[in-house]
Amino acid sequence: MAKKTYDLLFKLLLIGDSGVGKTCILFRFSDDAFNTTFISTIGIDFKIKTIELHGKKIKLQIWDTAGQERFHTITTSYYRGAMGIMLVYDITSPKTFDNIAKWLRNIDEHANEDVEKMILGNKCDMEEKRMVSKERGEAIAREHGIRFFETSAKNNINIERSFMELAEAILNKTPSRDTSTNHTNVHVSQSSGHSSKCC
Ligand SMILES: Nc1nc2c(ncn2[C@@H]2O[C@H](COP(=O)(O)OP(=O)(O)OP(=O)(O)O)[C@@H](O)[C@H]2O)c(=O)[nH]1
Ligand SMILES: [Mg+2]
Repeated sequence: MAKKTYDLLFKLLLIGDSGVGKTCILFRFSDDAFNTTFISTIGIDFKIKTIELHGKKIKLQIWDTAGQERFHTITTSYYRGAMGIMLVYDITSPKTFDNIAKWLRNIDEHANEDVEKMILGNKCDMEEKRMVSKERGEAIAREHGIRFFETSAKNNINIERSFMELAEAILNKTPSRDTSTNHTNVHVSQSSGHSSKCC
């Protein structure tokens, strides 16, 4: 059997209205690329990226959900296994920002209580079309005690940084073991979207 090439496995989830740029954010992070064609996600998809944080190899399994309401049942079934959730809105669309409250309620209903959350105001490259101020994004994040970034998948602004910070927040509350041994390895089945909480 192949030797495990990572120390920890973190499961992350991207949620938010259709068209806010969840798939593009993930594509920028995983492949450093961007596509202007909008191909709405059907159901759920995922990508893997391994990062290094504080000397630990962390495999990120990132689930990209469809924002369309008709996929709600399938997408919410993935909340439970997530250790970190990114809530995305589009700074040019007030409706997607208003819906952040709805997405937060979905998390309360379906995710683990200790899930790490982060709010992203995406498409910050479109300053001329901005309809949601950065201050409003910061305010809702502060209100809920959540981290916040404005991002651009197109211009690669704050994409890597937001994933790294979310991973770091999860790592910080992962009970540490003696890193000189190999016991930090985690075994989580990847055939389902549900994680047995690691370590
Ligand atoms: N200008 C700009 N456009 C973006 C950015 N991110 C995404 N887009 C565009 O927004 C559209 C929607 O992006 P997607 O990533 O497919 O949106 P989504 O949130 O995954 O949508 P669903 O899969 O339907 O939930 C596409 O046309 C992208 O090119 C960005 O940072 N800046
Ligand atoms: Mg998508």
